[in-house]
Amino acid sequence: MYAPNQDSLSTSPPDKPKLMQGGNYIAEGRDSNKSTWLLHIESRSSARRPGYEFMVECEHGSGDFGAALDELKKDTGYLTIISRNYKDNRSAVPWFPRRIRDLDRFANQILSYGSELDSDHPGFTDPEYRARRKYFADIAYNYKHGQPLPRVDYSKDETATWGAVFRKLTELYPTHACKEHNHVFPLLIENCGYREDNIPQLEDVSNFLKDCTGFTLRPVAGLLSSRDFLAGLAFRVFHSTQYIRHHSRPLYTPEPDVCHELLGHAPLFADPAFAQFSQEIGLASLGAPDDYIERLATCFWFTVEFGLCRQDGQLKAYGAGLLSSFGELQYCLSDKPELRDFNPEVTGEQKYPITEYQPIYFVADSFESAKEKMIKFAQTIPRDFAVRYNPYTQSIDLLDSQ
Ligand code: HBI
Ligand code: NLE
Ligand code: FE
Repeated sequence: MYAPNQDSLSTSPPDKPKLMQGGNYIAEGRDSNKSTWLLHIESRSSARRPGYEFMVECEHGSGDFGAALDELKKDTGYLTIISRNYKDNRSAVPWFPRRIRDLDRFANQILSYGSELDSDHPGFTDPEYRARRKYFADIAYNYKHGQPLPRVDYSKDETATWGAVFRKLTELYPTHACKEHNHVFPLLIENCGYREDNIPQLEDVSNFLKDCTGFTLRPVAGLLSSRDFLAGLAFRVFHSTQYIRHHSRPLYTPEPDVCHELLGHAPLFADPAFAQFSQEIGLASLGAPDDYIERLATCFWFTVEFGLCRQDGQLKAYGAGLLSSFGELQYCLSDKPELRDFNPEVTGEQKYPITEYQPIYFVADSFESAKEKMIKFAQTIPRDFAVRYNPYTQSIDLLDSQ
């Protein structure tokens, strides 16, 4: 497998060796800072045919890389290109993170910066709110893997917004939330400062989750692409916003905020079966073609975000978007929405609105059965390698599936 990474990073450390310097393959660029750098090379015996395969990771600037690849193709039994620019090269596999620190690359690829609000956002004309959004976006933008998650002082107003959301939701949880959520919630109160008058710190929640299932949180400045967002899950990393919704609309907001992440998502990531289910979606997404990313994101939406499940003959909510919205949590268990059984092939095709209550929900029997269905679905994704997460090295092992 040949794995050039065609991302040109903004800084090229000058001490990296040049790939095949002066050789036949890479035309050296005029600007030496912009030629091609070998980042990593490994070899192993091939499971596909007698001989060896090489995994080569490099970063390329100018120079005729395409010609180099064409020449390599002639001399190799098989060649797979993994590239950020996969849209320009039909045979390339979309780049995906292999090591947990590769997730640092997502920070500057956010689709919308967390501080740029649309004109219909309730905080659009509130300069104080906008300044806070910029503050939180910058924290996330500068965050690097391995650093402690920055602790923030929330203002009195922000804490009051959290308090309103917390008070109303905790009234509904005993009757509306799934048993896993109700099991974990008291532990978060005990260990992570979940209280009406306190917004918990991402760092404390992340450490708690790490002890439960190995899930960790990392701050994110805004919306990530589905591909990047799902890739984090393969490493049991969940990208969390840290800002809070505008005080004028506490009971429903279409965008994720700290209430959504900490009241909706965090409790479920403490559950082992749910953590596995979430990671399966993440692993399935690595290197998948765009149309499959779309289906996986839709499955994520109808499970992790808006899933319902049946427990002891009763319908309960486990989706974070439900567990963080007082309005939708009541609505989803009423007789208004339509209910269907969760099945990735069908669920993955369903269209959905993102700024209003869902007209359709999908119901899962259990996290275990949802996970088994996701694994079966993942096997239908066209990919000529399989992936496995190695928790010792926090990296993705690629396995030949030929
Ligand atoms: N990005 N930061 C962030 N938070 C999300 O919840 C999120 C995202 N990108 C895409 C996304 N959610 C989903 O709707 C799916 O596309 C995975
Ligand atoms: N609608 C949810 C809420 O109000 O908390 C947020 C959903 C984020 C996808
Ligand atoms: Fe969410």
